[in-house]
Amino acid sequence: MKRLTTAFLALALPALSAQRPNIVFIFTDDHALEAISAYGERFDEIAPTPQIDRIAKEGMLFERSYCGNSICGPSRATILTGKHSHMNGFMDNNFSRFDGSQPTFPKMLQNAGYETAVIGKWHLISNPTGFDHWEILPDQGNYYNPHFIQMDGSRKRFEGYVTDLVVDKSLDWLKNRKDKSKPFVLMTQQKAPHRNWIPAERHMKLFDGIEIPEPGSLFDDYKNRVPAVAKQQMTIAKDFEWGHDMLLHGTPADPRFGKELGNHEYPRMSEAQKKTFDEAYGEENKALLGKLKDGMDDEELTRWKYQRYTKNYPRCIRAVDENIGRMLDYLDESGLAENTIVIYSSDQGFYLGEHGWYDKRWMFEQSLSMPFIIRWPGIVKPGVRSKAMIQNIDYAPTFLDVAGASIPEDMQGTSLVPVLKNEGQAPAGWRDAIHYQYSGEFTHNVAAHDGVRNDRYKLMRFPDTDEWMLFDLEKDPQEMRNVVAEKEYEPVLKDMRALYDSLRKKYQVTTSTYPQQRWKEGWWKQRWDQKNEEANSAGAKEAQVVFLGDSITQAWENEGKAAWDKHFAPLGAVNWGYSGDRTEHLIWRLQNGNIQRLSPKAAVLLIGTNNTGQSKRPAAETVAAIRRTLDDLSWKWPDTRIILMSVFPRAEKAGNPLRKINDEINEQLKPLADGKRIHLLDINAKFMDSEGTLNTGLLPDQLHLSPAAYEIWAEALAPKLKEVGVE
Ligand code: SGN
Ligand code: CA
Repeated sequence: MKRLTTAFLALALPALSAQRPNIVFIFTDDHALEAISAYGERFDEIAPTPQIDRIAKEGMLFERSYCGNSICGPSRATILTGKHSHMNGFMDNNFSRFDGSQPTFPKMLQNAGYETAVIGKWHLISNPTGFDHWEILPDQGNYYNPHFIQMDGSRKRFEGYVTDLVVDKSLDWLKNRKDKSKPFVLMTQQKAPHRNWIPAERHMKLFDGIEIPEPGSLFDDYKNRVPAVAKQQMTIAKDFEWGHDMLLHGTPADPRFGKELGNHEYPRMSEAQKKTFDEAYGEENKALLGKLKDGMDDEELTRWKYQRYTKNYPRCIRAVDENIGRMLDYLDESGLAENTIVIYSSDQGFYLGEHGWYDKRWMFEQSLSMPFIIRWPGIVKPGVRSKAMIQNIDYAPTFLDVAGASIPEDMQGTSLVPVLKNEGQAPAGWRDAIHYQYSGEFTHNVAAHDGVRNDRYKLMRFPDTDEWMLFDLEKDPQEMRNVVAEKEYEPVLKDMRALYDSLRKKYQVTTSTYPQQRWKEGWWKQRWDQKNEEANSAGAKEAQVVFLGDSITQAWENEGKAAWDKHFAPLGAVNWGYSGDRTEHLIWRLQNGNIQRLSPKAAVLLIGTNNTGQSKRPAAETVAAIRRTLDDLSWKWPDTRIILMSVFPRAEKAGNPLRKINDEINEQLKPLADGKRIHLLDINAKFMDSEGTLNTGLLPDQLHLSPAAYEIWAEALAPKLKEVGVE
């Protein structure tokens, strides 16, 4: 039977692969729905996007498409992994570094016989993995004469405008593919229309003399919402920079300018490009300076800024749109179009003056929404607008599904194929709500928040202040009024709170699994920096054992020092214990510390007692977080053996409630050990008598170990370490 199946597959596969569709994923940065004519209204007549609309006319547009974390890197990491930020580890643009050793859809498509390429903005810090070909912009990339990082790590500068170059390179790749018998996935990823919105020379004067309509909330007073809404730093009125955003280049100073007349694109331009730029903006700038001298009031100035911004933004989009036209034309001419899925999407939405803002991050509609338009000849009926609620966790499973590859169970999204095949109708049981979580970066000072949105309501929570906001999107589509405390919304609030809990459960978000750093505590940050430095040093590779944990691990440096020096120092062992850490802190450290620079033979993991002691969290939650840590370690240190320590007993007597939680944790840890990669070590009996009463000679404060106890632990570890190959 088995042989038969293999023979059948061998026959069937070539035919199957010939039919499998190619995927061209056209992706931009910060493209608001409002500025796509297939979606929005304000720019429809002034600045339409005919080529994006062409994909919509020939395919399906999703009206309810959302991200899970409205910021660049996180959205991209989610797309690659099919998992929310807290699961793929890329939480924010401030600290995160994408762990490219984890499973991603490009890797899986490669395994399924696809050729894979990514060209353009990447912004995940580490280099791409899972791509046969890549050529990426460093970090945010530049608009003018940009550098691209090559696969050999070198940086090359190219003359021209970034949006054109990304598509030049994409077309080159398509034309010169090595193995044209293979299906392919091409991710062509634009920088535009990301800040600071510098148009191509040919578009600099588009929309001159036209007034872009203002949104109703341009002068939002931020009342009736939590104070965090007013505290952000992303308003057109106050946070726009004179040189960087307003392009007041080389103009005489005004007291209001401060020191900020810089624009990092200008110095990159050729003389000819500079000339076009100066000609395009010079007159308007001069007029503004005149007005400022005459005493322009703040409101008028904000309106001026708004106009400059909302013209440069669609100017940048014009180049995107033209280049999409080039891509679609090439697909037509080459005959590829017929068997190629084309998708248009952007990493998140954006504010075009709504609430007085530019930028994103918030769970409010404009930045929560992502464009998602897909053309799939023969499968997707043209011109359909789907109301199915989708999220960026769905892209990876969709790509795997169309390629006939299996979808790993731990991917959190759902394949859209059933919706695509069913004229946009969601099948029974489809999601009716989405989960969101923004970690709170420094940039633009938007407070951390998470929440849920269903068809009508949105609930947001601000963990730092323990505040909530509830919006009735039907009555208040602009989200101007938080109704969380209003009597008539009590039943709605109750339902939304239940929804919030259930989605957190579904996506495995608990306080214990949601990565957290403790930088506010100076010593923690210092230890972190120091440990990172050590990990990056030349000798780091020598470390055979790494200890991961909290204060009990950290204290190998104090109470445990004698035992450490005797047993572990000769192994070049590393102590990554941080006093007071709970599972969420260890998870953050593992995701953000570049731990791949070490490759120990073994790691000793002891974590969890602070989850119990500090907030009495249920054992199952702590164990789920430990399981999560073990998964993480399996990508980062695939060959490292883990010695998983049972959590040490706490409190004097066996009946103590905290002791009991730790006992439960230990019970639930047992099945995680497979005796191969993960070895469980339980030495708790050595610290207690037969009744379970603690030996306070060994655990003086009923939690931490004495020097003698460290010696006991070290002696118990020695044979285990030997067993896994550490000598
Ligand atoms: C830069 C921008 C910010 C923007 C972030 C994140 N400043 O820091 O305005 O919020 O990128 O954008 S700028 O000085 O470079 O213009 S993201 O799309 O990459 O997440
Ligand atoms: Ca972005």
